[in-house]
Amino acid sequence: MSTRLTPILTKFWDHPQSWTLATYEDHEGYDALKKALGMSQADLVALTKDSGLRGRGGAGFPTGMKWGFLPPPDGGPRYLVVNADESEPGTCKDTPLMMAAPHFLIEGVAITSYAIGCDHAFIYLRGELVHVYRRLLRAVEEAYAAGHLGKNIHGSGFDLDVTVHAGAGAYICGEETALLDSLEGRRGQPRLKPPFPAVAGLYARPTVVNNVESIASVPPLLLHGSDWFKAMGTEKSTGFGIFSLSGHVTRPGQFEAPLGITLRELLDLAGGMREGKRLKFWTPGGSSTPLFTDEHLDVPLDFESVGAAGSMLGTRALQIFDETTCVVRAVERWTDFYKHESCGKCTPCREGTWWLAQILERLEHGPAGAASRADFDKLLDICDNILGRSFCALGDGATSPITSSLQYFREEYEAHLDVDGCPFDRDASVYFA
Ligand code: L3W
Ligand code: SF4
Repeated sequence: MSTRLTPILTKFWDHPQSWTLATYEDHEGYDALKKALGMSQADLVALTKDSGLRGRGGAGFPTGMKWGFLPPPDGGPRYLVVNADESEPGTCKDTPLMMAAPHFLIEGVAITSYAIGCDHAFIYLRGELVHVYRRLLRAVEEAYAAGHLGKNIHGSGFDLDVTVHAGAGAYICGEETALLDSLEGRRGQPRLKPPFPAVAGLYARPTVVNNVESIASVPPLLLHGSDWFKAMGTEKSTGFGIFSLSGHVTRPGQFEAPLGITLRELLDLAGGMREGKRLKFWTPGGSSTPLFTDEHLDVPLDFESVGAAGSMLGTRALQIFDETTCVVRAVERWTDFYKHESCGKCTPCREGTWWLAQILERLEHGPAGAASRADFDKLLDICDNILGRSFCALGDGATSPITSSLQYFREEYEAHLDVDGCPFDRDASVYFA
């Protein structure tokens, strides 16, 4: 078995009371906050920049640089907003982290708020996660009672309030500006950028929006230093991350490992493909990232290498599909998701995802003669009209599974025409040797 795991945020998830303050404090909990309160804000930002920590929510934007974008203090409020709206298909890292060890996040919120000069932070949680909401509320209460939050934290003169807010359950509210609109009480729809939230965010004030895992990584980074952090990962994708493996693997779950680990190594840790079947296709970072196939087993899972191989590291949501899966059906399911979650603000995405879903449905389910070869060009043409022409990344993401599956599995699409429906509903071995 590979020894490449780096249990840091996951190190005591198997403790029977892992989520309590007592357990966290037994594992160096809140030591980093005490250290931070003795440092200058500029040194904290510089350390985060030096570590190379990049956003763990999908885009990989440098975290320290984002903090550094805030304009100089003007006497008015500035905010930290944690994006806990984890909804990208296949992504399951922030939710188990908040359930198993919520104090990593709360300590990270306190340190980051101090570093950026914020006295009111918000955690915006995906609406459906009522159990996580309760757990976070309890953990925040514990942190207030122990003096880690509230007035004059550990005698430093630094005050911080933390509000946990549950949204109403919409994928688009994971887009940072839609999230801010939702937090302000409006319908969640993306705003025009620039201005970026760092300049005009929540209530039009300077705001840092960071993903849960990015903020939770701050306490260990501060405790152990940027050299320790940079010793993991690759030169440009430093540190560790939680990789979530789902689908046709023997032991699905979360695997915390250095960036740059490969799927081959992760599959080894997950017990291999289910029932010894063959890997067919997979997503490196959720369904918004172009599909990979068994040719990509040894691509290092870091931002640069995955990009060079034609996809994106995204949220490290590795959805694994074996040879028994119809790729057209999988793509149809994802496209239906994007159609449903499109916020409707811009035409290419609102109309385009609807048309894509219609075409994929007739390819996969008939009726007989409804689909034709012209549909393949139509799919690509509609994707071309969405990609780069939509208001936010949701539209671009919707095209990824379609264009990449047509690139790698065109003959499987064509087989659907040969039998007027899905070959996998019959004996697929007749069609695919
Ligand atoms: C100030 C500038 N700030 C950029 C900030 C910006 C944001 C961050 C990254 O999309 C991706 C998307 C999904 N001054 C700035 C600046 N910033 N330039 O940097 O910005 P950006 O636009 O590169 O990305 P994004 O809009 O944050 C995220 C992909 O991740 N994804 C993840 C999806 C995850 C969910 C979920 O689970 N809720 O939806 C998967 O692939 O497709 O491409 O903070 O403000 N000059
Ligand atoms: Fe809304 Fe889709 Fe346009 Fe984004 S791309 S603004 S989700 S309609």
